Amino acid sequence: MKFTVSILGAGAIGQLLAHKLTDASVECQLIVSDSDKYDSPDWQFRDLNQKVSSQQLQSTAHSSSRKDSSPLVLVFVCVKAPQLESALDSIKHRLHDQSQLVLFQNGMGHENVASHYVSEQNIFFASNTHGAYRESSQSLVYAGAGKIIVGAFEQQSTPEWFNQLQQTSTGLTFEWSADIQPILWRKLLINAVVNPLTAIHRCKNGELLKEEYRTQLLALINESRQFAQAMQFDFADDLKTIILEVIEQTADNYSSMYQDAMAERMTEINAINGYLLDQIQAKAFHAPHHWALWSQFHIQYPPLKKLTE
Ligand code: KPL
Repeated sequence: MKFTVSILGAGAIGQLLAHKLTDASVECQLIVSDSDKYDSPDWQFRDLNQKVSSQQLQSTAHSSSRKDSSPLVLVFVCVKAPQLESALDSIKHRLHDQSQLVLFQNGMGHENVASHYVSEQNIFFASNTHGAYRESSQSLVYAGAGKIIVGAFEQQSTPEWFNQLQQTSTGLTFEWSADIQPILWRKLLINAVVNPLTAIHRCKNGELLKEEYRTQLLALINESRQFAQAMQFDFADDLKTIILEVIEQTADNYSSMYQDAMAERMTEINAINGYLLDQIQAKAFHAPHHWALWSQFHIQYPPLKKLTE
């Protein structure tokens, strides 16, 4: 690649990208928040075959980035939805007319925040289905292979960086979509079921298939499928198979919401289930199981006052 990929946020997906891009000799740099402790030069990685390795990743803290005015060309924004605004704020002096942002957050509606920092034609969306979790701040477990589908709302041809990335052997499978909206919706409908349920029941994704959780799981999937049909998404009829497949493929993963809830960080519940329920309400759609899930989640995890990554 001709330019450096800046990865904003060293959560599970940020680290997964940094490891894989570094392995493939793509120049990349993690921009990490100051609150996190990244004091070792070594970053551990456990691959899909349980093989543990460690390597040095290039990283810089938000505070150093604030002093650095070198322009950022391509930023993979991997912070969670609640931190999107503050993370973009920390690099805004390094963004310019040509800077391109690729948003990896779960949920939808993030263009409303990102468009304050770059123009709309420089905003891209990435829908990721790789499963990964951190065992500690610099120790990552890659727990399930998926793919990363990228696209933009503004009609345009694939950007040069994407073509280059696709031709590089990163092992991550990048695909381009000319119509990203339904892809984002499909991911949102997966996350709206899997993520809160795993946080509520404190379990790995695969454990949702157990008898004790199955009734609730299937009722939510059924309601999501009916909503997707009402929205006329072309994947609607297959939604049950799609969600069950993701659960199986990422059976050994802890969902991102489970990880955030356990670490008492703000979760993406608003960007995922909040967004979904807004749309459900706007369409006057009947979804008692999703409303019950929202309440159940908030009883167990009342909104946090303190903002932590
Ligand atoms: O996207 C995920 C997440 O955890 O946020 C899945 C695909 C459910 C993997 O855990």
